[in-house]
This record gives sequence, C-alpha cells and structure tokens, in this order.
Amino acid sequence: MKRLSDSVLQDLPADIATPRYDRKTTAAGIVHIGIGAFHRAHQAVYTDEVMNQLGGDWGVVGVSLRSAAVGDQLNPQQGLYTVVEQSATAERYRLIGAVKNVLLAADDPAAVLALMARPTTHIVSLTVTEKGYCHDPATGELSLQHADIAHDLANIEQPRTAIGFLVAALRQRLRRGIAPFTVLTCDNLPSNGVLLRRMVLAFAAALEPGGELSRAIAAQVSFPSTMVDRIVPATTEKDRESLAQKLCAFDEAMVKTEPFSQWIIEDNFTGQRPAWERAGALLVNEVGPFETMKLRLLNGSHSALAYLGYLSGYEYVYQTMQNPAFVSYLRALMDAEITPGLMQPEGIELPAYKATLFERFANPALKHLTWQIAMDGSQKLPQRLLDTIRYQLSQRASIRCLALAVAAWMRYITGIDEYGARIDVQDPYAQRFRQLAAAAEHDPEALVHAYLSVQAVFGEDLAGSAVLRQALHGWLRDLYDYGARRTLERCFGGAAGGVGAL
Ligand code: CS2
Repeated sequence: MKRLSDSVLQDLPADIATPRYDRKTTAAGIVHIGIGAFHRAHQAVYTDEVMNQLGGDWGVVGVSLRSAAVGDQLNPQQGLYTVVEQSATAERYRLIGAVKNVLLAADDPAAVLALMARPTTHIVSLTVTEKGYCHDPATGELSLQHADIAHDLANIEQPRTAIGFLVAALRQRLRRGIAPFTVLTCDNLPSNGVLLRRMVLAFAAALEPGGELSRAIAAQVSFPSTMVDRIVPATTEKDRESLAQKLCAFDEAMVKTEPFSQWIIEDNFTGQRPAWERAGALLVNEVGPFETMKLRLLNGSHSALAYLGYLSGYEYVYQTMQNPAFVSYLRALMDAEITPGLMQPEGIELPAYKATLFERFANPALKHLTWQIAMDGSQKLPQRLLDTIRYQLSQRASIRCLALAVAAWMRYITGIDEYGARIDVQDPYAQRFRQLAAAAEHDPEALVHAYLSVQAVFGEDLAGSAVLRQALHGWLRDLYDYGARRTLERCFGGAAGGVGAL
C-alpha cells in the first residue's frame, strides 16, 4: 500500500477534509520544538484552519530534540497526516497540511539554529512536556545542575535542550539585528509563558554573566502564556491499520483525538502571528484563570483517575468512568476540593465546564491509557494537585479526595503493583522513589515520610503539614490493605449511577 503524500491527495474518499491552500507555495513562519502527537492534534490544526481561510506563510517546521521517530513518520509524507476525531458515536477525518517537514536536532543542531535565526521565522512554539523545561518542579527555577543544561552552557552552538536552542537562536538574531521571534509555550504548566521566560533569562544570565544578553531578551522578546486543551491518546498500530483501510494509503503519522479542542492565548506577540482566532482560539489579556482551571480540574482529575485507575486494573480512562465509585469520587474531588480555589475565567461557567469533563473522560471511543497519563507524575503533581492542597490547607478545608490521589501516586511510584508485579514507571525520579520505597519496606507511614521529604516535588512546606501527612498515611494504608478499587468502592461507592446518571 502507498504511503500518504501530496500525490495521493486527489484519490482520497470524499468524506476526508483536505487542505484548501496551496501547500507548495506556502512558506514556513513557525518552528515548533517537540512535534509530538499533541502539537499535531492541536496547534497545527488551528494553523491549518487559518491557512484554509486566509492563506499566509504559516507553515510549520517541526523539530524533534532527540528521537528520529516523528521525522521518520512525517518526512516521507511531506509533513501530511490525518487527524481522526473520535466521539462516542462518530469519527471525522481531516488531513492537515500545515507541517512542512521535521528536523532532528540531535543530528544537526546547527541546521535547527539556522532555521530559528531566519528572519522569516516569526514564532518558535514548544510542546516539550513538563520535564523539557529542566526546572525544579516545586520552585519553578531553572536547574543549573541539570546535565543537559550544563552541557548547553558549555556548548551553546550545539544545544540539546529547548532552552539552549531558544537562547542560542535569540542571541544570533540579536547580534545580527534581526527582530526576535515570539516564544510560544504550549505545555501544561501554570503561567507557562512566565515560567519559560524565567528559564530563558536564567540560562542567558548563566551563559553571559555580564547580563547584556538576558537584559536584551527581557526587553525585546515576548513569551505569551497559553492554555491548551485536547485529549490525545497515543496512536497504536491498530489505529494506523484501520485508517489505512479508509484512506487506501498508509499514514504513519496519524493522530487520534476527541472532538473537543480549546486554545487560550495571551495576546502578547512582538511580531506577526496567524489569525488563530479565526480557527476558534481565544486571544485574551490574562490566561492565568483559564490555565489554573484547566490544570487543576482537568489535569488534576486526570492524574487522580490515572493512578487510581491503573492500580484498580483499568487500562483506559473511560473504563474508570463506568465505575460509579470513581464517578462519585471525581464529583467530590472537583466540587468540594478543587473548585473552591478557582477564579471563574471570563466567559466560562464552571458547572458546565465540569460537566463537559465528565463526558470527555467517559468517551468510550477514546482509548486513553491510564499508564500514559501516569507518566512523569513527579513533574505534574505540583501544579495539578499539590497547589490545590496548599490552598485547601490554607483555608482549613477538606483535602480528603486530593490526598487519596496523591497517595495513589505514591503507591504507583513504588514501582510494584497490587499483585506484586513490576510497574513500568516512566518518570525522571522513578529510581529515586523506588529506592525510597524499598528502604521504607513499603510501610505506609515510613513511605509517606520519605516521599514527602523530596522537596523538588513537595517543596519545603508540605512535609510540615500534619493534616496532609495523616491523610496520606491513612489512604496509603487503605491502598495497601484493600487495593485501590475496593478503597474507592468502600468510601465513595454509596452514590447512585455511573456517568450516565449525572
Ligand atoms: C494528560 C494530558 O497525559 C496527561 O498527563 O492529563 O495530556 C491531557 O490529556 C491534556 O492536557 C488534555 O488537554
């Protein structure tokens, strides 16, 4: 079977939407670092839609920092790929033409820098996941001890990290008198633009201690914050095969996702940008309240479902939503413990927003692995759950459900499941937590004590909270004694109905 490419476009079935602009004459205006499935199902779709409506040179050159996989998928297809939108009842297909090609930074960092330094590059956007920011998750400060940051400071012409690439490219532009690009982070971090700016300035100050470079970047470069939202489960071989039946061409780079999509962008660009509002993005003055709402309600709940669900033997998120105890737990978590600390963003009704989350999580067409969401918990927990715990503690309000989620993460990251089997924990701190669990001999009290003392995750404050410590200890004991599913069913099993009954 042929590979998907421009030359098979005209042979595709009529129900597959295709780009309406001329891909050949469209130049690139965006460099995107970290071109994984999320970018392809989210920002690239908005950019594609803008070009459908208005044209413009907003093609995207993708950069993979380390892995050749995405380039191998997209380059033979001239960057073309399919987005498959799956609702409970229907599937929609759309070919995205915004991506032009993918470079592998590890192979040729100079080529990536040259591209970023080109005057026609107006925006450098990023989805490099939480750990790609090389920061201390609890403090939000750049970790100068990080091996790759140390490498980049010593070898700025051949960087490895996104931060190194940004500073090296901005430095080249400033030296040559080329106006800087806008740096657009699209990762799930609070005040993500502010955070990235802080990382970039700290790196620039360490690179050139005179302070001139960091001052110039601070004065001239904008780092808008964004809130990005779309659930994008990892693509499987089976997904690719079933799409191939439909396309009569093989698409290695396809992504599958839900119908829902949201993008809130701080309207703070130094140079040109695509009119993303034409594709449904919201350009606002203040992203903070949207971001906090999304990180705490969606991602906080997602992480809770991931750890409790995985331990309960649920492979996919939608399966957890078929268990009424999980649904009533989630309801209590969101309503009683997360919502009180939120500001209502303009134009959003929190009850309706939450109702949508229940529907989205329950979408049975979306095979989203609990294991996938469980990845990198040490980097995710602070902004998803721990900040909410801090707020609730400051109000002397309940943290019961929040603590259960954190206890489930603690149980998960021991690396041993409820049947004594090894969990494939993907987390930069996996080994550290596994060793702490072994040293604590899996005793709940000792384990809570050891884990809470990891300040990179829990900060300097949380270990000192007796309320939190006790709650975690109680839940962890239950998780060891009864297992996750029975714990939830014992404590939250009383309410009626699964998600359909809401
Ligand atoms: C998920 C997110 O994997 C995870 O940690 O919680 O990727 C989530 O699906 C997205 O943020 C939804 O916008």
